Amino acid sequence: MRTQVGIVGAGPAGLLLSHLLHLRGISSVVLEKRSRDYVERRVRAGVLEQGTVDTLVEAGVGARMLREGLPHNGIELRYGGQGHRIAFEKLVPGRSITVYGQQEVVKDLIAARLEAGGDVRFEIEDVALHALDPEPGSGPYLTFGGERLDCDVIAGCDGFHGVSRPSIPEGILSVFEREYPFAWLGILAHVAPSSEELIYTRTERGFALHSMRSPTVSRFYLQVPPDATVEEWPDERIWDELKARLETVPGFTLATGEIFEKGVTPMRAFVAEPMQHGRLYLAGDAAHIVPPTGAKGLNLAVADVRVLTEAIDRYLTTGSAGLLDGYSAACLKRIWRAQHFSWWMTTLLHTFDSDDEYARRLQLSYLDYVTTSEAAATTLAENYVGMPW
Ligand code: RFL
Ligand code: PHB
Repeated sequence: MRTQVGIVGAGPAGLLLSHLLHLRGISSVVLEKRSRDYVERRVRAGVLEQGTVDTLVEAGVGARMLREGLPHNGIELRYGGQGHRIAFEKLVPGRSITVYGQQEVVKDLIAARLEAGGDVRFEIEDVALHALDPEPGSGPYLTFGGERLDCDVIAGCDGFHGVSRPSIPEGILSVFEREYPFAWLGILAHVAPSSEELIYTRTERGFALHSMRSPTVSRFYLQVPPDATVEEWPDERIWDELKARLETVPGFTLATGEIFEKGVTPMRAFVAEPMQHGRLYLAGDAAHIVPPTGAKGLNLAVADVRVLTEAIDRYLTTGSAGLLDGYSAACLKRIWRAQHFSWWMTTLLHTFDSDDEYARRLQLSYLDYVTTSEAAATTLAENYVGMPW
């Protein structure tokens, strides 16, 4: 078999890449380890930057997102017994975010690929990458289930635990990483959001986040110890802790409801450089991850794929590999900006066991600064809604 672009992984990165390439007349095959049902149900991100929304709309896959997504013009920072709104409409006029579940983006992309006759194969468990650094005139190839798929380029979009990054020979990648000494317990519940805005709250008990998915479904996260398990967190304990961390301003009551999804996410940051080797290009979580406090992971995957689409198109239509050669460098500036922003938001809002009273006061001082200085609030706002492409 032959295709122009072999794509490993049908997450947001792989599916969007396949679709954007299709719009430019470039063929691809997407190979996904899990079932369609599994990837469509996997609950993850919820915040789409303005540029991500625009990209999906321009690609013709934004209709349901525009109907069902929840546009937001601000977020609330809550600490010290008060809530403070970071007002995007004032600080970054014309830019906002949309709350729309990642699995809904994935469903929309899969539907669009299949409707256009796209080749997306699920439950392919034994993908292997070969000849990544091919002789001139030949290409790399993928094998799976006894078949061989020859390609011009391979896109490794298989997430943090995929096979693509480990297929790069040792000694080529530099890895930068940080593990945080806590995790997030995330839940979905059948209950109307108790707040108009997302609430990021810092308390002495730890961080909590109130997000939402629809007028009847709310999403919450709690900072928990790094080794926490869902078994240790029965529903009642979760609601008690959310109340303790969120009912910290006068007049705010948290509505509760049936919890129908629970998961623990480790908090870590990771970047592998360069994001390419030979004719293999890594995109999204396969190359880098951020702690979710800045809501950047999915948005970075979209940014990578935009750059990669342009570079592959140039290579396949003109034979010039200039853009492909510069792919990693072109992506890494945005990635490191998001790394810094995610580290900053995480540091500002979580409690660290190692913190002494001095560190705690610095944290509170910075929170006071962000919520009273327009310059500092603008820094948060412009990063949150997403830096320009
Ligand atoms: P994905 O989504 O992990 O998709 C990779 C796909 O590759 C498949 N795969 C393989 N396929 C074939 N062969 C193999 N050997 C394979 N190994 C793996 C996997 O099954 C999967 O289908 O990576 P992608 O496409 O790069 O997308 C990245 C995003 O998923 C991720 O960055 C975000 O979810 C991060 N994130 C958030 N990002 C945001 O922009 N805004 C947010 O609000 C936000 N919140 C979050 C988040 C991530 C979270 N968790 C659970 C990690 C909140 C949470 C709790
Ligand atoms: C979510 O709604 O899942 C969400 C929102 C904001 C974040 C992370 C996750 O920073």
